[in-house]
Amino acid sequence: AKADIGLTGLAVMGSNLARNMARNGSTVAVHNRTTSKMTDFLDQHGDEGDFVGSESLEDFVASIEKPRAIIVMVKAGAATDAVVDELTPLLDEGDIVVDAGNAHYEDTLRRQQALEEKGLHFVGMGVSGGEVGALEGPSIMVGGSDHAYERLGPIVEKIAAQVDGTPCATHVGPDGAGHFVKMVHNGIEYADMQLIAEAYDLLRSVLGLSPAELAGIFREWNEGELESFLIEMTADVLEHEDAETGKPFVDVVLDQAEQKGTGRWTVQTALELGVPVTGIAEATFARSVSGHAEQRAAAQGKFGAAQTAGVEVDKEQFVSDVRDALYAAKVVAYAQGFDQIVEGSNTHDWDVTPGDMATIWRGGCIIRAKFLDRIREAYEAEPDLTTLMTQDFFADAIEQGEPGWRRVVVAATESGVPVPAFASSLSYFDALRRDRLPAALIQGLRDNFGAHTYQRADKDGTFHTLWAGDKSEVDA
Ligand code: NBP
Repeated sequence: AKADIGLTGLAVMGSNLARNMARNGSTVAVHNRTTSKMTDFLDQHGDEGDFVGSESLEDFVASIEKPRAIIVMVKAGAATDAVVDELTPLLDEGDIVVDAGNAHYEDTLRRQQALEEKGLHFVGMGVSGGEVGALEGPSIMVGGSDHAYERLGPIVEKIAAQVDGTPCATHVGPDGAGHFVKMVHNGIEYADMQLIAEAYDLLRSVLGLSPAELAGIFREWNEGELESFLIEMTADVLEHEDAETGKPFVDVVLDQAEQKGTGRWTVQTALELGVPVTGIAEATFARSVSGHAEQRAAAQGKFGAAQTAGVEVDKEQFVSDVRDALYAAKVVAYAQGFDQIVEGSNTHDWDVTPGDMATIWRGGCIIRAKFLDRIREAYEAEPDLTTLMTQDFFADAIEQGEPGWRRVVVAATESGVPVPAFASSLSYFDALRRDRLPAALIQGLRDNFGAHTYQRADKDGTFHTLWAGDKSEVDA
């Protein structure tokens, strides 16, 4: 009998995905460029399900049921192109190549077009949840044709995480849609982590609490509306002690956050689409700031830490304020991320259903949280929602959190604790609700130096003022 599906690229992610599919009843053809990895895989995991191992790509392709579905799980970039180029001459019309790596969605658009011209289907499949997720149930975002999803859907829906009986996998839309929403998911993850980090820094700096005491606070928060995988993990990390020194783990780790690039892609794409994702952008820049060791050393040498009188706060009130700020700012960051998904979908005609993303992110992925159920409900009630922030549930959360959120940003400023994400999300909220913005002045300046013209609030038309002349207004 032929294999139900093939997978090439048996590093950690590919191996775990192949095992997950086999454990869920699929016969999986497996292949790896370096053959010993394939034979090692079969030695270690061959008894977990039905596998068909092949040394050559030709035998691998021949071992899969038509129309073939072949998952490519190799290093993103040139390696993916190399594997796709080697595979395509071996395939038949209607076969499906699935890139499950972390590809940029524009690469996926390009690859999809190239394969479509050959009568083949290309799927960009975002897989979230890391190594453990790949084995035990990830969140899976599939971008590709209906034909491809009919073939692939039943398999990926089985291996995905399940929440309330619903699989955390869906057909997001055509071509690049899956990798696009996976990218935004990662961007939201950046924002979420930055907000948590700011909350930690504030509580520790202003209240002088120890990491172990802070772990307790995060555990408590995890019992309420902030309940999420990241908050739970925060408590674990804060509680952890370094075996070598006995110090809190967070105090021995170098304070320079690294990045693999998906946050940067999200921000770059948002700039191109014109979507203000201030939370994700601040989070990405904050990692960048942390890595600028020379500038940090120069500023520390010149100014030292901020000299502040310190702020007087009531401990219980402050903890509650920081919790409110975290929740409100998180609503803003998610609202912005969902705006980006809607805008990307409109631009590329993907017809993405935003509520479906909230549904499949409830399990398997890094940002899984109770909160996502509320987002799912919000889009269910109002599919064309303009912004999550004004939907009843989230509007209440923001209104209730607002006083604490403002106090926290004030306290942070007074005590010299950087809170780029807390502060910028508050500014974003204030900007949206303001009846007049100083953008009017910007328009005046642009018209003055560059005759860029402007529109008026009180009548239709496009105008220009003769700034260097008699300052009369003319139709432009
Ligand atoms: P790697 O990204 O380390 O890739 C290793 C695999 O790529 C090996 O199977 C290797 O074959 C193969 N490969 C390379 Br490199 N160049 C090749 C080429 N020219 N032709 C054929 N095969 C080639 O593996 P990973 O960490 O398992 O990640 C796989 C994908 O999943 C990546 O795109 C990653 O971004 C994505 N991802 C990773 C995570 C995670 O948590 N790690 C999460 C979500 C997504 P070899 O054995 O012959 O060298």
